[in-house]
Amino acid sequence: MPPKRPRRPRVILAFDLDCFYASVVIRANPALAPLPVAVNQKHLVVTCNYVARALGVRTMSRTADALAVCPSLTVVDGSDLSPFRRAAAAVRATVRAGLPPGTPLQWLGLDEIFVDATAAVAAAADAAPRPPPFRGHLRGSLVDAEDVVSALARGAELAHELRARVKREHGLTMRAGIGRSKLAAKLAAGLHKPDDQTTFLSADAVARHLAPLPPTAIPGFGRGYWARLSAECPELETTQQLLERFPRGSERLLAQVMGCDEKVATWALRACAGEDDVPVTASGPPKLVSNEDAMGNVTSREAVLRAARALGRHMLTRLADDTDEFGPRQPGTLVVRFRLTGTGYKPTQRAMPMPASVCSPCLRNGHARFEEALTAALRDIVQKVVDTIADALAMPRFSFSLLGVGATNFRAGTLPNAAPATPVPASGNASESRGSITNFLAPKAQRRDRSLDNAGISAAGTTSPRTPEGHTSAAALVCPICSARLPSSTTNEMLNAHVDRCVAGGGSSKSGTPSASRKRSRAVAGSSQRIDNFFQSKRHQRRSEEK
Ligand code: DCP
Ligand code: MG
Repeated sequence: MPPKRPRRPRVILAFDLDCFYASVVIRANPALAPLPVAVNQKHLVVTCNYVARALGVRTMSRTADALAVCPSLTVVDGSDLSPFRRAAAAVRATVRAGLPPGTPLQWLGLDEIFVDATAAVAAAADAAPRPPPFRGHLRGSLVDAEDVVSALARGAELAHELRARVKREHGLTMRAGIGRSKLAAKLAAGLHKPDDQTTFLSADAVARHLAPLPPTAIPGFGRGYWARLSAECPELETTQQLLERFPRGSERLLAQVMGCDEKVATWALRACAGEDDVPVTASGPPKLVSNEDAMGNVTSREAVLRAARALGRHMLTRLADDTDEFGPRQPGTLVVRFRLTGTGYKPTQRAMPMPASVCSPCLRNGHARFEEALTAALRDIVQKVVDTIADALAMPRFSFSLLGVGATNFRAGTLPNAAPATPVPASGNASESRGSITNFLAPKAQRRDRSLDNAGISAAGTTSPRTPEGHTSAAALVCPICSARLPSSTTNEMLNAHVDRCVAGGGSSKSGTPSASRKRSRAVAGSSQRIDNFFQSKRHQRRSEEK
């Protein structure tokens, strides 16, 4: 029997780009570097550079408040996420290229990356048995087991190299944390910022760091849990006190107090003690590429079409960027979401086969016929959107408060005939997906993007006849939810009330046909359920990421 290979010490690296959006903005305009700079989205400072932080500017403060604190602050619009997405993809590519093939890489949001460097470090040890001196800051004692200390030193060296490479190739700085778990690495990454790195040498060192802090300092320990725990045990303030009050063995009791699963309580107690064995799960290409625009109240058909073009173009650009990073994929399904003003929070969602033009092999960055292919695909997408919302557009008056498009149901590779992968029947009214709404907000600036008007779609590409006044004829009054024809005497309020009832699942007994609505709901339940589940799982994933 061959000798058993000794277990390799686990080495996890966590990277977080420094003031990410601000760094991307400053990289594009280096004259801003010495000045306080904030990035604004919807009147909030989503981040600011470290110069601004030193002057008292805080992220997630109102932009007006930030300007009051720091009148010399340069505020830059950050509503177009494209440059940040591209910068993040480029950084991921560089980190990936600096690691042995097959190294698990997981990213959270745009600027956080976890690497399971266990195998990479073991390979480095085989190649050069003498470990390098430690890079960066250390927490814990060097008298720990020699193989662990050596492995962490190699991990710190690797993190240092990757940070240097990203800085050299992209002009962006990031900080790193090194440890034996994701928890240790993540906490270590926050200890010295910007452009620095820290290693936790042991679980004990992590526990000592956490001891005086509230449990919410543990990534993943939600404020909801903490609120319930504090309500039951008001004397508890720190992780140390939590461990004293709930020693090992009292997981079930803690689960009852926190109102959670026993597994969560077990994880929480282990985390307080600095222990964590959550794996680095390799991230793949996104399963859904979508954009939504919470657009206030849009009442003109031209503005709706403009928004549809902007959203479609954005989606196609992201698909092309994803192809650069992950190779070609065919999206089989187009998802269109919309909400009419006054119909509650819940958007309507329809899924349909993706137009074949979106699967064109020319839709790749740098392809000679890219623009031509993009124009054709955009025309088809906008036509699908128009078809989906045609009934609403046919109302005498309408007001959209949300519009979104998404591509999903991907299949790897390029199809020779570029046909849709899996035809999906149109789905009905979707269940709510608040998370996706807030997270897929599309940039307002894009709605003003005049270049989108050149996409080749005109209002004539719609299905509803128009009166000379610009309104659709009264005869075309059809509920967009249940497809019931409504009398021409229906006022806007009556129409909204009808749509409200349909969205709530009731339909209308007077002007609509509830049984038709229910029949339709049943017929489409299968496909809509699939998408709903998908949006819900995205929401869940985002919540976990936020934690
Ligand atoms: N971001 C956002 N909305 C938030 C928080 C962040 O849009 N509520 C964006 C802006 C950030 C980016 O995500 O630049 C990364 O978030 P981080 O929390 O990592 O913050 P920064 O990278 O800006 O700063 P730090 O140097 O503290 O990591
Ligand atoms: Mg960051």
